[in-house]
Amino acid sequence: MQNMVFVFRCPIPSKCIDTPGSYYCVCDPGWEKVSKFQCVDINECSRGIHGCDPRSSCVNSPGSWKCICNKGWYPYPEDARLPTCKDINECVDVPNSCSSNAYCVNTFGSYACHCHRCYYMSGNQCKPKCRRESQYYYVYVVTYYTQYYSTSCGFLGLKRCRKSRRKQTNKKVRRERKVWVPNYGGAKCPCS
Ligand SMILES: [Ca+2]
Repeated sequence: MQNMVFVFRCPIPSKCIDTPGSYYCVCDPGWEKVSKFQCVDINECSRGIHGCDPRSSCVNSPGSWKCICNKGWYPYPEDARLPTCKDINECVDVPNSCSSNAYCVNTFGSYACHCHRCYYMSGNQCKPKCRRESQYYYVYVVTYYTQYYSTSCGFLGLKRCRKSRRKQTNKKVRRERKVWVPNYGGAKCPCS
């Protein structure tokens, strides 16, 4: 009697399990059977069975998945497929994370830059509150019998720094005025 050869096929990727008089196919891990002839990738990310650290993103791949730590976090262990994500201390580990005239404060998942005293944040740069003396302005206030000379420095009248002095006068002044005039005299204006 002629030997009969039967050729059976299992889908890729799967294993063929022989049984008396028959066989069945078992899809490889990470795949699932949708028909006798087809194994399809399981998307662990969309099914929520990935087990990723909450500070990471799940990335599906054929037959598997991995977790990528979000920005501001680093994977531990470094080469783990499903790492724990730990905070990056940008103030220590990242050079020049803040611009000059600023100091760095580490936070979970991020960091913050704060300007030193007498500087203010403009964009992501710390600029001096009093940049040039020519930008200072006097506030000239005249009240009854008393003259106040106030200096306010800053930009276009922003009262970021101030210094004032008053002078008694014998002259009777009838009006109260507040006048902004350019600081042609170049008075120093301390930051407060
Ligand atoms: Ca951080």
